[in-house]
Amino acid sequence: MNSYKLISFKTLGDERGSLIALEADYNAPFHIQRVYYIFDTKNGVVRGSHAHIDLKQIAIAVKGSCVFVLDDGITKEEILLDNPNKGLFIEGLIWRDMKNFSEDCVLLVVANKHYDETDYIRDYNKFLQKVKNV
Ligand code: T46
Repeated sequence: MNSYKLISFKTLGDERGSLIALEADYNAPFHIQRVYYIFDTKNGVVRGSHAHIDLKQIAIAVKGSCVFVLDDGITKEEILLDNPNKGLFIEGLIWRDMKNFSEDCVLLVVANKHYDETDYIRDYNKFLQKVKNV
């Protein structure tokens, strides 16, 4: 399935501060196999510019903010991630660009598969062809 949606995570905590837990197959709707984080993104940089053939991920701006531009081959939507309780779940063939990183942005991503460069489509025309053929 090619889709995306925002997930609201419950913030736990007390007078000491806040905590959010991601649990596989519970508030994260897949079995987590990989975690990575993107930080120190330089001003004006656009990252991403690819789609995945078969990958489920949740991206969370655990600090700062950034904008995802999501494209299913027909429509484009911009989604602002600016709160650690907001997760962007992306599944399947969705072209993504990430832009407008705040200087302090730390973007945490959990994925259901190990890193595999053969799962990336980095050519936009190939992405469009693949979307049409699904
Ligand atoms: C995605 C968006 C949201 C690895 O070796 N292992 C990894 O798990 C990852 C994610 C990347 N890399 C290597 C591959 C490149 O040499 O790290 C380098 C930077 O990766 P990339 O240019 O793909 O980074 P972004 O920020 O453009 O995209 C990343 C993810 O790759 C991608 O899956 O959906 O964040």
